[in-house]
Amino acid sequence: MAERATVLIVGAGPAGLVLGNLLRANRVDTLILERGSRARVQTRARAGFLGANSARVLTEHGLDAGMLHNGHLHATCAFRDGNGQFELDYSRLGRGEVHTVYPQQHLVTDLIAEYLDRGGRIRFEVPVTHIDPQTATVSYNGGEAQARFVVGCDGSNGISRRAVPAGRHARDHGVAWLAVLAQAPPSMGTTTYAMHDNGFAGHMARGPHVTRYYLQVEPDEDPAAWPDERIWAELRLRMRVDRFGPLREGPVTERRIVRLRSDVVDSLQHGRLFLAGDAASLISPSAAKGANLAIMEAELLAGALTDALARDDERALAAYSTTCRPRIWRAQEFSHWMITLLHGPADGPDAQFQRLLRRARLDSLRDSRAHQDFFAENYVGI
Ligand code: RFL
Repeated sequence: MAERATVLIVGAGPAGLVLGNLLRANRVDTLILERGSRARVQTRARAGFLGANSARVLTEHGLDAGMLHNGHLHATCAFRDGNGQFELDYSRLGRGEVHTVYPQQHLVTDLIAEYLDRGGRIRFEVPVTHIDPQTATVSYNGGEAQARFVVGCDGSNGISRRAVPAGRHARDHGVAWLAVLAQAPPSMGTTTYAMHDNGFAGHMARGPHVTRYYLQVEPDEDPAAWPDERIWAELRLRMRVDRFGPLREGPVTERRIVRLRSDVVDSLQHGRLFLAGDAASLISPSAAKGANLAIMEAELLAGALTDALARDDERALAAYSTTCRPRIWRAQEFSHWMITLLHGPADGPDAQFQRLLRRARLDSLRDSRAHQDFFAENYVGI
């Protein structure tokens, strides 16, 4: 006997959990199937910067208690290179929007608790192995579940996107970051992007005692080749501590290679299967957009599914893919803009030319209010 639900959600990341919570608020019967254990998903450190729209969604739908209590507002970023440093206060630029820094694993923990409170059903350690988009049936561990609609929120390597035959647009940007989490307070009051001949280095707050750093490395680099001392030495060099002040160092608790890649599925619907979050579009973390897109799509889809189920009105559902696509591509475009601002070839015939172009773009960002407004609007919004 197949287990039944009105909406089946595959994956308990930000996309699946925001969707589940919003549907439960509208009294839709939902079942989330998650491959990992509850402990694993609640400790999976990834994003930290929530844009203004994500904070609005969480607030409007009563999901913001943890974020309000433990998150903090963040409105400045700095760019530094051999010529100096400048800082942008984006609360005074563009639409005046700011980020909320709240680590993704804390948000996921809050969302699971709230979803269960709202009477939602969730099953952990249940990897979905097959989805039939026509009958809205999913298979797992020899069992089956069936629903009116299935939503694939299982990330870019999940099974859902493989059940959608639409075209895909994929790009490997040829750049990789060593993503580091350090048990140490932030070294600066700003998010800092440092350009150096050795490659890019980034600094992003995650909380009073945890900081994320990025170091551009070769795509095939082994994280084990980066013991703590090597990471801090390279960060000191690329962040130019001799000029701008020391880093607040501490033990490195996570190091992993993140390849900067994009992979967008052309259609977010096939039959009764819908895609949201990284399952719909993978975006490089260069502009901190992935979790924000996931939350935006979850809100749109929750409204569209509720219209279809409660009012028999499928117009928003039919338009879901075309509504999301331009926003996904705007985010991809800005993320690509950031990648080309922060990285260039280390050598080769074009390296010096590209370095000078990046220098000119940085000068413009430092001096032009119009350029700063463009940056701020795209950096915090979608
Ligand atoms: P997730 O979070 O990957 O969740 C997918 C869930 O699906 C489960 N799953 C399955 N479950 C059942 N059956 C299967 N067959 C399954 N296959 C997979 C997985 O176990 C998992 O629990 O996807 P979602 O919900 O779409 O959320 C996307 C975000 O996680 C992602 O876009 C962001 O983390 C990207 N990102 C950032 N985004 C931001 O908006 N702001 C940031 O500051 C930011 N920083 C980052 C980031 C991503 C990073 N990495 C690691 C790529 C920093 C980093 C380093």
